[in-house]
Amino acid sequence: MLTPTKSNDGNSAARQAFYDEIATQNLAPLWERLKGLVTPEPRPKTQAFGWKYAPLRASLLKAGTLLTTDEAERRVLIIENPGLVGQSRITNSLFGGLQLLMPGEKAASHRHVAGALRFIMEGDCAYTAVDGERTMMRTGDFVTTPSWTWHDHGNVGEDSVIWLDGLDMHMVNLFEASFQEHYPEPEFPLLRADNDSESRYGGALLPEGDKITSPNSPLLNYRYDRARDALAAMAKNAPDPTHGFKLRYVNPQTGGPPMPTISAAIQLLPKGFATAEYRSTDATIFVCTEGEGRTQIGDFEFAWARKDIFVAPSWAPVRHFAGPESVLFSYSDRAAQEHLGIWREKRDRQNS
Ligand code: GTQ
Repeated sequence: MLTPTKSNDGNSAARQAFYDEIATQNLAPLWERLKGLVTPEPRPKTQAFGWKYAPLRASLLKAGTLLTTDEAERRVLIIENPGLVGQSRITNSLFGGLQLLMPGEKAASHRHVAGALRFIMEGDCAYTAVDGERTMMRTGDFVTTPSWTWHDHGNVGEDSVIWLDGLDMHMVNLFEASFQEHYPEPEFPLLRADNDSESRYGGALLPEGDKITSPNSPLLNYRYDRARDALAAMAKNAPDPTHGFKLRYVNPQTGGPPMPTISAAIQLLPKGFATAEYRSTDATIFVCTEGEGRTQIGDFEFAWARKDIFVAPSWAPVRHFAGPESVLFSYSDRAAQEHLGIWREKRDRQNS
């Protein structure tokens, strides 16, 4: 009978020879790899990090002097996580980039399986058109570009417009399911009045006979003013110890996330407020829209002010400390994780 040899008995050379031998059959020993594959807790490659807006903006405007949107197709500086250098990722699953559209520029129509969100950083004079509907985007608006929808952008004003792009292409690429194509014309034809979806879905109303035809929100533009007014009214109540006052953007048809892969939220932190420690498995990208403060993410601390961007990795303990009353927009892959049934969160025990 063959008896397996125990470790440290001098047989490691025989095992290595065996591994080399089975590698030629495209086989590998799970027992050498199991601990790294199935970890007791998340081991993110994503690092906690933050980007001040002013230097980001300066570099983006410099890119504007070096190439046109036509040359670039999309003039975007990728915001790259220092733990994922060269991979075009702001977190392991999500893309983040700052896009610049200069006065008079248009970004031609295309579509792709990857879904996108836009969060407008500055400039109120650009539109985005999605499957034949245009919306003018204003600072702080959260705009969806769902999977496989035709989209083009245009700047019709005098100021440069900058927005944050958040895309799920790394999830699409994990599944090796990416397609993309250009529309034969620069612009997809307009099929509806401007802001049509906002009139139908923007006010806690649904059109009679409405049918759910897509897993994506039918609402194209979630206005900052509307969210901000809601936060201001909520802030007359007592804050949640973990989140301050936090609202999630939802698909008005389902109450679920606006896109199947990406969740987004906005939160108000009262003056001087410190949030209780919070962890969740969705690495999260934050953008400060008002106020200033700092955030502790594990051992990392980032002092933020308006338009600064920062990232909290999966399962890192997060605490926000507001100076004046402050507002944070955030997006993450929570929607995808919830659909897969794997999302977890953990509040500080005193607040659970
Ligand atoms: O607007 O379609 O930042 O396809 C990166 C890839 C934006 C877009 C990005 C894209 C887009």
